[in-house]
Amino acid sequence: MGVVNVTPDSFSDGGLYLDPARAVAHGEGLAAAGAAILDVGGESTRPGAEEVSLEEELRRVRPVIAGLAGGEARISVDTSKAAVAAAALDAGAEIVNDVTALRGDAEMAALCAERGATVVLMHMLGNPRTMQRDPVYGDVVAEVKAFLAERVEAAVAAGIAAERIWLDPGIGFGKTAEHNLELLRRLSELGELGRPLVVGTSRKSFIGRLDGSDAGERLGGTIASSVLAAAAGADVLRVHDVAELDQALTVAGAILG
Ligand code: PMM
Repeated sequence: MGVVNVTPDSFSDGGLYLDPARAVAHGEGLAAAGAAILDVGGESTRPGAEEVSLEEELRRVRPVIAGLAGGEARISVDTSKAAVAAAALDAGAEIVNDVTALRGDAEMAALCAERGATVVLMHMLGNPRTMQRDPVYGDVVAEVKAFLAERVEAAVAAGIAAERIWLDPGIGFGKTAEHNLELLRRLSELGELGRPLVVGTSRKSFIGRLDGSDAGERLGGTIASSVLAAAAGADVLRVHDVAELDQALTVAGAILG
């Protein structure tokens, strides 16, 4: 899953693809580099980020999804607003990537059920404005797993087919670096939920916590964590650097057989 952020303030690529034509060209490049899915987002979820209005989010993502739809890659929309998801599905998206796991907008679950969308349910402690203020868990893996199990139940109760639900531990969303490492170390426990797993480590700050690198200098850490996540059962890797990860996965897969 290649990241297409149409935002001024995302932590590693904010402002690069605000122009729709540039965002579409970027997405096409990621698809050509091997992305099977393009995740288009118009609201940054970085720690402390401000909320974006519905009108602005629609203005950012709709033309980009329309421009990318019908290409090689499937389109997902990274949003927690039902109206944005609806417009994205109308424009050709098939997957709704909701970092609030259907808790952010009361209309979202029904919309996804009605439209037959595939849904990514992600774990987050708190919200983007508060999530990095001293997150505390007893057993982070057990708590994330219980949360995801509960959100699957809620989604199914709302009419979303279980086979259309993907799960994501939410690396960096209300977690310390050690919490993120523990989740990656024990990822196979989340696989016991029986749904495809999405993992997004790309350029995230836990990598910088280990070696002092800035967001633009975290390709090695992104590849190491993504390849190990794949080996532990992750089905979808959400990354900015698709070509490099694709090569890493090809080599790792050839060695592992
Ligand atoms: N991370 C970000 C945004 N959306 N969605 C899912 N499902 N999983 C993630 O880990 C995730 C996400 C933040 O990264 P960005 O600002 O580089 O897009």
